[in-house]
Amino acid sequence: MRPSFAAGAVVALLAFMVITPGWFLPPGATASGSQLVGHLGEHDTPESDCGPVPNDPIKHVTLVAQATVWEVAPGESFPTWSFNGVIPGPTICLREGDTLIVTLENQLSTIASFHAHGLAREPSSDGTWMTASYAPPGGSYTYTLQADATSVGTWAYHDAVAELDEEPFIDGLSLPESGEGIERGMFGAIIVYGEGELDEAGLPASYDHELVLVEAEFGSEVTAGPVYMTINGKIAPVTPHYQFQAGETVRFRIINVGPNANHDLWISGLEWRQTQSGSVVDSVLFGALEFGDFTLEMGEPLETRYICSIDGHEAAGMHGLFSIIE
Ligand SMILES: [Cu+2]
Repeated sequence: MRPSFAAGAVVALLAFMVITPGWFLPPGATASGSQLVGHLGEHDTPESDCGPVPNDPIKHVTLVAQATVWEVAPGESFPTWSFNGVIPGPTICLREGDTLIVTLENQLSTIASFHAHGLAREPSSDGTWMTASYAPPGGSYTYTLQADATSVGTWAYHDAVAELDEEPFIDGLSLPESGEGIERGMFGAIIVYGEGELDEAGLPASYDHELVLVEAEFGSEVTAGPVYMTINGKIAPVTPHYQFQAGETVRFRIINVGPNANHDLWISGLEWRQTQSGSVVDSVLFGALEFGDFTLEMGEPLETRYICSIDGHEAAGMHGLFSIIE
């Protein structure tokens, strides 16, 4: 009797798993394979991709430029270059007045650099070919930058010199084509908090959740296959599944690293409020290497999607799930 009971129990369990697949997934994963992001459980304090930002006015970051096989979706991967093995690279979180010291270790067979938008620096920390501020293959380079009053906001950093086999950027000159590092995945976000934007614990003072959302395209010259339009390095169905609670206030730090295409973001049933200007829009549109802060107020419970509505981008993976729960 016992074996048949056990077999019956297994069949029942399997049937149950098929009916309710989400119950057997690790925390944060969803049935579609996407990563659940945002409001995952009750919380008394604000949550942000930065976590608590230390008071220490000198922030040290080590970035390792490296060859990485990047999986944009299960079973779909291609060789890339990355900072620290992840695309996008680690988010750099600063306070106004901070000094950022970046040590770039270059494991690539090409030169590589750290070029930041929004931060003040001397030419020797610009990360461009013209200023020779790059790390040689197998070597390293140290950059020193300042977050001043004009730095408050959302920015990107990226390589600006790496090249493999492309034509020179300017005919007749052997200047590297400065976008190739971005094309292959060497980019990340910089957040600079102004006075009063963080609470005592170093968390966002005015938001329940604060998230970085990076849009980027990988062309077929990089993937040797399809064009991928990515959100935080992934294509649907494994783009982030954003989930928030009704009544929450959420700040999205949005970056389009391009390197070439415009991208927008559109969520059926929600409006975006530009954080600094207060202007309200139905969708957010950025050209390549444009950035911004947008605030969303979570209304009634809702199951919807976010998409980039630019022709062909949704089909190339640039969309995901968006939920508001009770
Ligand atoms: Cu797009």
